[in-house]
Amino acid sequence: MEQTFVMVKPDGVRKQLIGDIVSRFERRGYTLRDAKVMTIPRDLAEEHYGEHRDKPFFGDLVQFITSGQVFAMVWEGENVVENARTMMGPTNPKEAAPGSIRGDYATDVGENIIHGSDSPESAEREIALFF
Ligand code: DAT
Ligand code: MG
Repeated sequence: MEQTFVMVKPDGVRKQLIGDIVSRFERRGYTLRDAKVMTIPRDLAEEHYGEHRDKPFFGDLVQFITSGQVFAMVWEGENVVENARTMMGPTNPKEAAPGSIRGDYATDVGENIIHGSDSPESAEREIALFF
């Protein structure tokens, strides 16, 4: 069965959104296989976001994702990688529809509440990194 890596980012934890986000995935019928609260060390943040290493926002991204506790999860179910991305909404919350997680709670592309793997290959890589 397909699995994906989902993480409530420090802004989502600060806004007390862990329960809401877990509930959305449960109501959708997905199964939580693993989860933990953690503070991401700098080297893990740089590895996780390695594809963005050369982007101008990389420094701010690593600073932000290590700025507080996150809630890391493994969710399982049919087509969960793609459906989780749909539930999250687009990267830039300004483009995210109401009803999506980013559309409901985020305003800033740099602080957009939630991470979800963008492909089954990314999911496998990220689950191995975090769990
Ligand atoms: P996603 O998180 O939707 O997979 P991504 O992988 O392209 O998006 O980027 C990773 C994170 O980097 C994203 O959640 C927020 C940040 N980011 C992306 N594009 C950005 C930009 N143009 N300015 C600032 N931060 C950005
Ligand atoms: Mg991404």
